[in-house]
Amino acid sequence: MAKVGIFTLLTGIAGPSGFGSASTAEKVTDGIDASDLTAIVTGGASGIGLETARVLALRNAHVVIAARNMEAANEAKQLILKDNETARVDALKLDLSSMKSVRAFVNNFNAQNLPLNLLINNAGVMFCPYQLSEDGIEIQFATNHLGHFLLTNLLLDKMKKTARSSGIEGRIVNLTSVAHLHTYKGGIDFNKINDEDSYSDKKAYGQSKLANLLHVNELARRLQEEGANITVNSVHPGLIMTNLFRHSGLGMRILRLLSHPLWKNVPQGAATSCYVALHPSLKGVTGKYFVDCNEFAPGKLATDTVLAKQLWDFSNKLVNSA
Ligand SMILES: NC(=O)c1ccc[n+]([C@@H]2O[C@H](COP(=O)([O-])OP(=O)(O)OC[C@H]3O[C@@H](n4cnc5c(N)ncnc54)[C@H](OP(=O)(O)O)[C@@H]3O)[C@@H](O)[C@H]2O)c1
Ligand SMILES: *C1O[C@H](CO)[C@@H](O)[C@H](O)[C@H]1NC(C)=O
Ligand SMILES: *[C@@H]1O[C@H](CO)[C@@H](O)[C@H](O)[C@H]1NC(C)=O
Ligand SMILES: *[C@@H]1O[C@H](CO)[C@@H](O)[C@H](O)[C@H]1NC(C)=O
Repeated sequence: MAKVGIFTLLTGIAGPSGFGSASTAEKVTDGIDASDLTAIVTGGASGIGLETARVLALRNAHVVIAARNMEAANEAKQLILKDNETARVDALKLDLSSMKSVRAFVNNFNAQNLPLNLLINNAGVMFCPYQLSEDGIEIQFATNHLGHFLLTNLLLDKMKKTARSSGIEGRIVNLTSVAHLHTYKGGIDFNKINDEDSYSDKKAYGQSKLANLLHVNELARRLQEEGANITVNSVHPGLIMTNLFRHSGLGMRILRLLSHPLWKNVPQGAATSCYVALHPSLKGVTGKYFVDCNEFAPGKLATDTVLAKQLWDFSNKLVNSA
């Protein structure tokens, strides 16, 4: 187990993988040829997702940018094409807070008859004021967890078929956060998922990010049991100044100033996603949590298999009742 901590983060010293907090997405994928791969990057129109999409395309993968804002998605596509006008990049509409939109996205993607090797579940919102999704579910849980839960399940058949026919390992990469340590008591507040009175924007974010970790573990277990050649891992990208912080208040801004040395830039922020998506040294590695391109031990609740199973059933019920 890698000992990645504050020290390595501050110094940028590489961990056992040979990479560390200072490594960029381009650096960790140097020399890798992804021309046989097709990838979906959710939230690929900005921030870490855009840099991830850009670097996957730079390594010659076919990249589908899944975004709710099509204008931004098309701008992202143009940005990638500017580097290489024959790069294979598409933009497709996806609003993860809406189950209807998730289903429509999967239909549209399937209609293109593309294979699918990589799914980067990157989109997310943070610290939102209390709000319900169009399906009546608290917005951070709906967007960060449930939308990706449904998306992943609907795309899994395609990924399994691709892995089988190509003989190439499929990979699912999930963006979680150290914030998974800061949740409601017990981790997931199943009985109060939509409760406005007990709502905390910070804990609801932590809860949704813990849900991401739990689901990776449960999905990894299921896929392994089936013998599918698909790995699933979670990533904490680091602290990166992106649009994600649009709902954070003054306290957070002060904290940010004080903690300045802890922050990474966007190319560094996309490094762990790209490393876990493409690096050959992670062949067969599944159900793990990565920080700064090195394996890391997640919080205790994240390894609770009973909680993971409970969340899986709970999520299935929510998705089926919508
Ligand atoms: N930045 C950090 O310090 C940090 C730390 C830990 C974890 N993370 C995680 O890293 C991931 C990427 O975040 P980021 O920092 O790159 O933030 P970002 O720039 O805000 O990117 C998030 C992306 O998700 C998209 N998105 C939000 N809601 C969506 C929805 N309902 N449907 C489809 N797309 C949606 C956003 O689109 P719009 O532009 O339309 O909103 C945006 O493109 C997130 O999962 C986040 O939790 C980030
Ligand atoms: C991660 O993947 C799981 C499926 O295993 C999904 O339930 C979860 O919501 C995903 N989260 C994110 C942000 O990728
Ligand atoms: C541009 O992208 C295409 C398709 O991925 C690839 O075949 C080609 O080698 C790339 N060109 C350069 C200069 O990287
Ligand atoms: C699984 O994927 C790996 C890596 O791409 C490949 O080497 C291996 O042969 C695949 N295994 C099967 C059973 O297809």
